[in-house]
Amino acid sequence: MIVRNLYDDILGTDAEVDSAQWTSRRLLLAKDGMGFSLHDTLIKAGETLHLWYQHHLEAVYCIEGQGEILDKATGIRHPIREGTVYALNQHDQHSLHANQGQTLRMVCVFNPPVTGRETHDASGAYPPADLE
Ligand code: 9YT
Repeated sequence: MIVRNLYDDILGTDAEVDSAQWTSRRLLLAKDGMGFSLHDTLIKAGETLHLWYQHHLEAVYCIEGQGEILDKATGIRHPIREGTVYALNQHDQHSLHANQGQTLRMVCVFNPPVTGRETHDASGAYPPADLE
């Protein structure tokens, strides 16, 4: 069994990955052998991320804040607030926006699991897990 606490075991360690637009607190990683990774991620207020996880599936559950996701294939914008989940089951090209003054707190699951300190490439992807 694995038992961890965000505040005791993740913050300030290698499992906390900060970028200009988001901070990803990686609770479970590939090395934990679960077949997925689990992140508690903050999207900084006012930021818009252009993402396209070509090598991963991702589900994202909002637990705080307000924003919007744009499905680039359809042009449809979906509001995001506490209780909203989206699943990128088709490697969907999308943008994620945190409204002004609203930090989005998102619980993210990646399959295959993120291995460590991945950040996005120019296309908005993380590299395939086997290249890490
Ligand atoms: C929701 C999302 O994809 N945010 C970007 C960061 C990423 N989810 C991560 O590594 O936690």
